[in-house]
Amino acid sequence: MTEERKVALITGITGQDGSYLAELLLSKGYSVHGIIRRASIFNTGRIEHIYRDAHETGVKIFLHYGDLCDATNLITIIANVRPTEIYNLGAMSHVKVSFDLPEYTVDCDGVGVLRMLDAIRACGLEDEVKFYQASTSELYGKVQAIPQSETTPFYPRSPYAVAKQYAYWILVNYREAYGMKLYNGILFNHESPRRGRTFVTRKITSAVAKIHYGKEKCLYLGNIDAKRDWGHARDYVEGMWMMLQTDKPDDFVLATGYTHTVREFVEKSFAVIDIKIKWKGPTGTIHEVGVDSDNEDRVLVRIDPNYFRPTEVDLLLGDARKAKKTFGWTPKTSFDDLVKEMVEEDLILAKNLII
Ligand code: NDP
Ligand code: GDR
Repeated sequence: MTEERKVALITGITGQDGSYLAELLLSKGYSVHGIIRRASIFNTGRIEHIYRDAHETGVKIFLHYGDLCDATNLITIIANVRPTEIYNLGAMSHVKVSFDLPEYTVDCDGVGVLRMLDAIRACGLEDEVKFYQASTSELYGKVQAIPQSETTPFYPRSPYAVAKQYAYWILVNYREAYGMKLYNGILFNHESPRRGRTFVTRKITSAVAKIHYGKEKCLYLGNIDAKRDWGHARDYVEGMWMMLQTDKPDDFVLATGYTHTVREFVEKSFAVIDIKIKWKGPTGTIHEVGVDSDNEDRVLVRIDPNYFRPTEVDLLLGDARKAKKTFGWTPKTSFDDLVKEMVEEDLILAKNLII
């Protein structure tokens, strides 16, 4: 009897989700291929530990230079790898930055998906390969319903979200037009100690750690009243894999079903180092500050208008009942445990002068 081929191709393997997903798939016996971009600085830090193991233990991980903006390159990689599953996680993923780079964002996050789908067809793999698209709760944008599920109308509020909406629909169209095995995972925010440090959660936890060790005095933030449904990236990559093991390609929300303000994330993070934040000044204005309640002259949080977005997503709260019912996915990590893990990991990095 021949063993089933399990070959995964991950775009965005150097990112937060890509690194957790690579670990998960390797643990399940997959050969894992990842697309990495050429950079002038070292950009494989999040997967270095896996790659090091590969040299020592023969773990099956292979990296290929590529880019979602280069169609020929994608065709060549897919033709050579002949993956059974593709996870398209590569993207210019920063919502605020997408206002500065709208054209590049749609090329990478929108047209990039079309390039991937056409590359699969060009390689004659459309009947075989299963394809996961990293869709996002940002599609819901301006609140149309609470909570948000697979049937909630989209109202994107940034060039990033508009590009991801194109990606979402081209995937649905190719699924209906060509019968391809294409899945949209509409994932709400998920974080971890590996989160990029320009996203708000990691920006907060790394600042808290640096303030604890006296390396920084104050944290500067934008809209602290935005609400997000935050889970742990490790739980969500498991959901991506579980989704692709189902037989009927479809679209699924992954979320915790709880929402919190950025303000609460700040309070919980400082609480890990035993600081209670007291908010002073006119609430929700740039004059509001967060001070140490034991020493109110010590200002720890200030508002910087540069971090506000031209259009904001005020409230995300997901309903993941369809994923639970269809493939039994539920998140395992609570909000409090997520915050604690992120602060504790950053305390170690700050102590060792790594951040
Ligand atoms: P990251 O920003 O951590 O990682 C993005 C990855 O995409 C990196 O590996 C990056 O490479 C790669 N990339 C960027 N541009 C290109 C390009 N032109 N061609 C090929 N690869 C590229 O994102 P996350 O891991 O947090 O998110 C993974 C995916 O999920 C993204 O598509 C994101 O939009 C989406 N998403 C994320 C959510 C979250 O809360 N984390 C929620 C919902 C969706 P490099 O390292 O070289 O920059
Ligand atoms: P988001 O994540 O835009 O939801 O996109 P981000 O952490 O950037 O922002 C969350 C909320 O925090 C507010 N905010 C700040 N954000 C940043 N980055 N920096 C600040 O200083 C700051 N102050 C307040 C923001 O205005 C926002 O309301 C993430 C990305 O991972 C996307 O790729 C993904 O699709 C969505 O999550 C789901």
